Amino acid sequence: MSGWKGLLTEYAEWFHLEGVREVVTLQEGNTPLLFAQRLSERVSANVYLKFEGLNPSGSFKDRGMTMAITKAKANGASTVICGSTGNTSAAAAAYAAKAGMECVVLVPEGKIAVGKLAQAMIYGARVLQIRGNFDQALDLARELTQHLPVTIVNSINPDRIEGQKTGAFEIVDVLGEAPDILAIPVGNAGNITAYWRGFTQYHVGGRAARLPKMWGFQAAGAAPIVLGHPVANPETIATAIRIGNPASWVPALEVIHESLGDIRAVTDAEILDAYQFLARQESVFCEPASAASVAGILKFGVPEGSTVVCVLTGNGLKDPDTAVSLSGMPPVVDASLDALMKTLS
Ligand code: AN7
Repeated sequence: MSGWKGLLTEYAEWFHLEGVREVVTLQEGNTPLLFAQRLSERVSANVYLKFEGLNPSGSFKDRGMTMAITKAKANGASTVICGSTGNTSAAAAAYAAKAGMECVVLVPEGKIAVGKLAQAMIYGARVLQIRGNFDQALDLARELTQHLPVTIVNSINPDRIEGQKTGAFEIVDVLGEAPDILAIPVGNAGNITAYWRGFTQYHVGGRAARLPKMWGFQAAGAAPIVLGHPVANPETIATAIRIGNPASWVPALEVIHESLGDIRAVTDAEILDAYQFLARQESVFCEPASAASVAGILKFGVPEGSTVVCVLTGNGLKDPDTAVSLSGMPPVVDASLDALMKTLS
């Protein structure tokens, strides 16, 4: 039997894996690239959705985590730590469990989607809620590495970006070429940096003749890169990208410069519109932060006839509260044919 073996094996030639004897994998990657029929019609272009919500822990973070945990284990680490808006903690907890390592996660109190909290807990991480926001949680995680024998697995760990570059490889492997535009949500700006590295390496290696323009989208209430200064109290319904001081700020500026791209803001209302549109018109249930990429192309438009890939970074099931509160709880009806007929007609 031979199936998909996970990123580090499938793309081994693109990594430096010297000294690694054991790969820690949950067979992440190889996610669908769906052609979005109705979205394409709406923007008069060919739009594809890279649905990263179908990774093992339900987000793109698994791409970086297979590498970060594999390297941490090879280096003899026994405990990893991260600050997180939720998805990093879910992925870190999952891969640490697979590796037989301890995992400590710091999350902002009350500001992570319930599915992500549930994941970190059930995978067995030590979860602490910080009375503060993500930026403070990340600062504290970094500081703790100075005082405790723990390895940080946020995207300031270069192994994370390395693993995440494979998202770009998969897109080119399916399309046979890089798209004209890659639209992607931006929080800490690690993923936009990783995708650019992937496209660039494939281009230099002769796998893609061209390079895409990189279009990043931040939530308007948490848009430090757009504003040009840190945001002390970021606020957005898209809690995954509720980040006021991105760790990969400088690399992200380089990406938009080199790719002739841009980073712009979309409002929560625009994010929720795109989130609902994706579910109802494309049958893809992603989380609100992920919909920022689609909100961005709907808001700003794309060149007619161009090929666009929107990265949908996480699964909608992670944040059931947002889905339910947007739709409202369903009505309750008596268990009789009569009552049903009255309600439905
Ligand atoms: C669904 O989990 O930062 O710009 O701690 O979960 O690479 O930070 C999550 C980020 C986009 C932004 N979409 O990616 C965390 C965390 C989803 C996310 C982003 C995140 P980056």
